[in-house]
Amino acid sequence: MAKTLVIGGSGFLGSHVADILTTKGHEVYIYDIEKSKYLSSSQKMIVGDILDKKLIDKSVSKVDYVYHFAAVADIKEAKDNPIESARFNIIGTLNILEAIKNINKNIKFYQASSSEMYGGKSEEKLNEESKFDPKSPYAAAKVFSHDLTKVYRESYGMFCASGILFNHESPFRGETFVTRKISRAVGRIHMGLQSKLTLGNLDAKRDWGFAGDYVDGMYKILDYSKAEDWVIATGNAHSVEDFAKKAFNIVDKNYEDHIETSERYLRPNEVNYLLGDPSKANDLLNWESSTSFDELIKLMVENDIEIATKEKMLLDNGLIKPTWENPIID
Ligand code: F7E
Repeated sequence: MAKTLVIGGSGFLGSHVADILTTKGHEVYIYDIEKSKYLSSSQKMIVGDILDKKLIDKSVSKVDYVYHFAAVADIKEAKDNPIESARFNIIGTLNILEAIKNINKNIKFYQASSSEMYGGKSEEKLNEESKFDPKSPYAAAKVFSHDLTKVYRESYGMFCASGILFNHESPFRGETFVTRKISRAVGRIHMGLQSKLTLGNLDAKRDWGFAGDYVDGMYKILDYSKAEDWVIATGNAHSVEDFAKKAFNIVDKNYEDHIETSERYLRPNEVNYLLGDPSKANDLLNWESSTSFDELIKLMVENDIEIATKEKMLLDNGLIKPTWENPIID
């Protein structure tokens, strides 16, 4: 039975990957600073810091595959705490690669690279050869880890592959990310729990796909005969405004009646446009994103209507207090 270590496996993407690997019959070890909320009975949990070299060595020595997701993934949080974030987003990767090099060079390593590395200045379709131009400490750290993955691959003949994931969303997405922030608000507005939603730059465009589809791509990346870099994307870009408009349409509301903008959510060095070209993964991995933009929005909004329905019931019975930043009575 293949043994796999998912570092950062309690987080959004890591827990999705741990799940699919478990269903594919892998023995899964989740390594994270906190216990996974989604831990299944067959998965093993290792609670530890990514900089705990001894524990990383011990954990790596048990497995055949390592997926590395440990990172401060919220771009604002990484900007506000750049040094703390660098511990995870830079040194963490080095720690894992060193462990693999010293313990067992046959272990296959997956690096979670990000479309943020491109910087998004132009409207070109971005592929594995496109130039990086990071715009935030998060993106700069991702470039470092991406390059390091290549360095270990080329210097030591190790199987070190990177998946350059464009924005990947699902009902499990954290509520500070724009898609989930919108779908949560739509659910709550639909249930009469709030009336307004405050966003930042409505013109920013992203290539948004369903995280469930991307997990399959990541699996295929380590299953491929060679370690390489791979763009995982849908090949379509939409604006934040498009997302909001469609999300509000699902509950028969006009987004313009509910959305306000505030400088508070604007980014100093905004990444305006990111569009991926997944041709290489389509052709060689036989992977493609199968959930459309409309289907993605629908599944997120439906999930959040369900959550808001429960919240309303609890609120009506005085069992919870309003906690959302946009209060129930605006
Ligand atoms: O922002 C704009 C914001 O925070 C998307 C992470 O997983 O994907 C994610 O990074 C866009 C930006 O994701 C609000 O300015 C407008 O242009 O949902 P986001 P992200 O920054 O693209 C990449 C691939 C990663 O690797 C990251 O780890 O939406 N935007 N108004 C807003 N964004 C937020 N968060 N909140 C707003 O109110």
